[in-house]
Amino acid sequence: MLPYWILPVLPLAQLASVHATHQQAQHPLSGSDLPPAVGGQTWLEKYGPLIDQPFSGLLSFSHLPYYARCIEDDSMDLDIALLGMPFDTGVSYRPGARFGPHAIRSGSRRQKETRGYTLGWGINPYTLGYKIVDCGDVPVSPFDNALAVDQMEVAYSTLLARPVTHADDPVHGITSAFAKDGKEHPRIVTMGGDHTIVLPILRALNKVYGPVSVIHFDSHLDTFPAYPGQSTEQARVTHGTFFFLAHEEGLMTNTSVHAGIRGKLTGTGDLENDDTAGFTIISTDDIDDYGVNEIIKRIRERVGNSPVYLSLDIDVIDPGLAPATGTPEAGGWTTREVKRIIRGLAGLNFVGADIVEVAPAYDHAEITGLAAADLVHDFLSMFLSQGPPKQQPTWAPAKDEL
Ligand SMILES: *[C@@H]1O[C@H](CO)[C@@H](O)[C@H](O)[C@H]1NC(C)=O
Ligand SMILES: [Mn+2]
Repeated sequence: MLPYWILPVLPLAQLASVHATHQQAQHPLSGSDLPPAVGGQTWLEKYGPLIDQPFSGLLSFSHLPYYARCIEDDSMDLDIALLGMPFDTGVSYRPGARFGPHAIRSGSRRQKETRGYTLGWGINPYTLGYKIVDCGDVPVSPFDNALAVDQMEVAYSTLLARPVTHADDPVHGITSAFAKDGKEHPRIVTMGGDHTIVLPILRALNKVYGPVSVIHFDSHLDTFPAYPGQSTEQARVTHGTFFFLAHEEGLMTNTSVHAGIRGKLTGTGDLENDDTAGFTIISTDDIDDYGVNEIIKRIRERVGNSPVYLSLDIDVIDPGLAPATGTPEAGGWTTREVKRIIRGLAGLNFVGADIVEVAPAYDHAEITGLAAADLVHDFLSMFLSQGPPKQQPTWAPAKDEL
């Protein structure tokens, strides 16, 4: 092509011949001497409706409808919202989780409505008739943590107040049973962001449901009252302290549970603070000694019939299988083990869930982003299942096995 500044000095005759050459070119597909937009078939005529490849199209979680104005449009109804909270100025070690929502959406590109059925769940969450939308991200302040925490609470409360599409559905009966106003409320799956985001989420949930029990997958307790030497009120609001602050504010019941704990402590005082905040601990090692099924049983017994919030810090998974995170801890659970435990939690009274601490700058070959996206798919299946699915063998048992 000629640079644009040459055109004004070209003789008119030369311009005309450039045009003529273009007109005479044979279009290889249509056989016409005109370009297809003029005389041939359009894309729709020739190939039908545009169906994205896993690698094509604009980025939304699992190619779900993306509503950039979800938070503004208060006439909008929905059942489940995906919501990004790109906040990472509350971390104690590696920053970068502000890019987590993008990495999780990117990791979800091979998941979609036409490829969402799993053997483990026996359902496809995208084809059950519920309105599941990607509501984009809360545009949090990167400069003022108090402002950002308020923005996240307001955005979450705004979405929680939306009408539910399938209000009379039994799967949604769960939320009205606990809501102070007796109404159904949408459920939100939040993509972090560092773990601090759970404080504004629990504040928003508290206004609708009162205190909730928390199932917390993490290698760390996150119930420190404060980091040593960080004495200002603002400096207490971090990704390692938010559960203690939530306890102080009365946002949680006394029947919450950690799963996958192995991080180093300052001493046994940390355990006392943890107990005060209403948690009991399932350690990483418990999976070897008691197994997946016993862990599922203990979690279910602990939270019972309370309204339940699930928070999953990706650092619960071994750093070999999820390296891209803020505070990695060696010797963790496998992605498969975490998925098995989550599958055993269906049927509890979930009012919301999140996945946090995905910091893609430390990722390799999208290992962490893919794992996180897969876990979000599991959360959707967990929300929309009535109870633990029966595990059917995927092979025909041999005669001597029967
Ligand atoms: C939670 O608090 C209630 C009421 O104070 C108490 O009866 C119950 O034993 C507590 N449960 C646990 C697990 O600490
Ligand atoms: Mn955490």
